[in-house]
Amino acid sequence: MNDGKVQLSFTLPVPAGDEGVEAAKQLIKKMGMENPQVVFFRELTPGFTFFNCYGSLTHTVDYTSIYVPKVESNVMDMHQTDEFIKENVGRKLIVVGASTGTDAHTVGIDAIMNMKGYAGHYGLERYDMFEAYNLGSQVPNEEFIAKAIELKADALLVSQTVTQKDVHIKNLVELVELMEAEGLRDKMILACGGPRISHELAKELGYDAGFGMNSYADDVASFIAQEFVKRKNNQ
Ligand code: B12
Repeated sequence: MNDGKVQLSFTLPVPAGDEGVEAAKQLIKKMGMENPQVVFFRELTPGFTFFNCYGSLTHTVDYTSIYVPKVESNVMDMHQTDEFIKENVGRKLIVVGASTGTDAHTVGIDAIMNMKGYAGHYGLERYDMFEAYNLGSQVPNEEFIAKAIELKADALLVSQTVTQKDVHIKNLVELVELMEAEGLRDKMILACGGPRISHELAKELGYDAGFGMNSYADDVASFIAQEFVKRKNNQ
């Protein structure tokens, strides 16, 4: 409808009442919206009120000028990727993955690596041409690297879910630094993923690729296979 109408919900540390409603409206105006309306409010606990509001956004963006860096590979399905590796590499590619640092979330890395996969996309363990090792969660970077060396990994996959206080940035950067110190960084494909990871962020942090929400094993499997062959042909 192009009227800019936006729905907002938030809680303010104020009692329910006319002053609280006015505070909510003033906040919405400060967010760059006109005609603020509070359509529902209820005190959650003494001194804290939840608001449901509408406002009309006055800002616009130029959609045609938007550029989002993306992983540059053709996404293939599991059979196509297996065929591609058979034809162009001739051996299984070894992939080691983990949710690293203090991060206890395993569902993301499991979605990518486990045999049964996620949302109808089989994980890397199911592929004929990947030897996949999922180390689980809370894997210290040093341990991750030691395992990668022991298994002679071609690619490393890191999952990061918790982003509070930018803990994921510190942890992801530490891994790159440790790999550089060991002289390993150029020898292995390094990718990360998680709900708040973008390809742009991953590249900034020194990774070869980054995968965010709605990414599947097909995406990263295709990337690893094509990137491995590209590097092999450039040697
Ligand atoms: C389940 C869950 C837990 C479970 C985890 C169980 C387990 N075995 O994993 C438990 C209860 C243990 C847990 C604990 C905590 N959690 Co929690 N948790 C969640 C929850 C509800 C779902 C996460 C999930 O499983 N998503 C499903 C998977 C499939 O999605 P995904 O991870 O995004 O993965 C996809 C992509 O991102 C991508 N991907 C992910 N990794 C990788 C890696 C590669 C290489 C690639 C290619 C792709 C890829 O592919 C996947 C498939 O598409 C979320 C809230 C939510 N609804 O998202 C909170 C959430 C992630 N948790 C949160 C928090 C804060 C915590 C705790 C710190 C809470 C606490 N104070 O103790 C602790 C963590 C402690 C620690 N040391 O890490 C916050 C994180 C906030 C932030 N931005 O930092 C969230 C967002 C909840 C919230 N709204 O506050 N949690």
